[in-house]
Amino acid sequence: MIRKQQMEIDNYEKVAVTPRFCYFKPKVMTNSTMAQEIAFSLSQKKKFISSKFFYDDVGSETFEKICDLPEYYLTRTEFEILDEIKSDLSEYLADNFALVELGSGSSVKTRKLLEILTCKQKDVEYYPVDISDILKDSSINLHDEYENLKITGIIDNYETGLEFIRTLDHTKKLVAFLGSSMGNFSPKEGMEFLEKIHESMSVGDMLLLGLDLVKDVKILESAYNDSSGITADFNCNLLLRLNKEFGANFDLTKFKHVAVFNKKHRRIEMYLKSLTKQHVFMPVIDLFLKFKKDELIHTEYSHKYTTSQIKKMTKRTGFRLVHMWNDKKNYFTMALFAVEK
Ligand code: AVI
Repeated sequence: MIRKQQMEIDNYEKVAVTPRFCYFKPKVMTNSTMAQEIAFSLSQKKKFISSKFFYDDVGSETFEKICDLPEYYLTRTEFEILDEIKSDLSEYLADNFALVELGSGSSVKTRKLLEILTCKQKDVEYYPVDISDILKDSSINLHDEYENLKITGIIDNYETGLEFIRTLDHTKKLVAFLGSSMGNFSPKEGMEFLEKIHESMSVGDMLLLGLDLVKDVKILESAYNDSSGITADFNCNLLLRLNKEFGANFDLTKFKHVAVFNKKHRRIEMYLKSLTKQHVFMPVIDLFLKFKKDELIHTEYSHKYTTSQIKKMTKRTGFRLVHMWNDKKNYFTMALFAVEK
């Protein structure tokens, strides 16, 4: 039986689930911030919805299904690389390291890193950071699997996670940012985010970054246009979410999922396309929207990288690139960085 003991720390509620697992969650729900952001982004000439709003409970579950799709090679390939490099990686992790994971999701790939750390260390501290409540279930699973694991979760955005990282000055940290989640930032935002990660780390800490590489357009586009329509559901769930949370009347039969590779910017661009001229009203935020036929709502960028681009990018952020490992097909890369004096 799980014992729950609650404690208040500033704006966060701390929930102690067991002596080895607790998590922090903001006390104030951020629905009004979301309302403001949506009102702004859908009132622009080029309408957009931030991809961070994909991850309500339904969206998070749908994303887990995407990760298992035959066309979505990213998760599978990253997992294979992690499995391959376990012994290489463990040489770089000779001291005691705490593991911080930005965007931990279902924590499936985390197991590969924990296998290394729990083997070498008597106790391992794990700090998963995820915007979704999925963190609770995935942490409990890990907690039950690894007896020497102590978990402190942060259910919030990456920025808050980084604030937590700053306070952990007792052990060296391995920060993992996997799944090519950095690709969802623009290159400029990605650089700024890497700089922020760098600022919140100390000398001796390491960063493990998983990034998707540029490849054949057909492979890229089918990863985001899967034959079973799961990615389309993931995209359309944004509109369902607005119907549920803001009383909007989006008719899902009048919007279509679109995902195309933009060669110039090396990114998959995802949109929701209005199939007719139509009006939508969102009473909760008093927003009236007009759509032309074929008008697009931009919902996500997923940038793909080249090796030289990664090298250049990281030099500018202050990290030293220690090693890069690719899979045999060069679909995906895992890059290990060090923080130096
Ligand atoms: C989370 N992120 C790295 C995924 C991606 O591939 O950009 C999100 C996703 N969007 C559609 N399919 C998966």
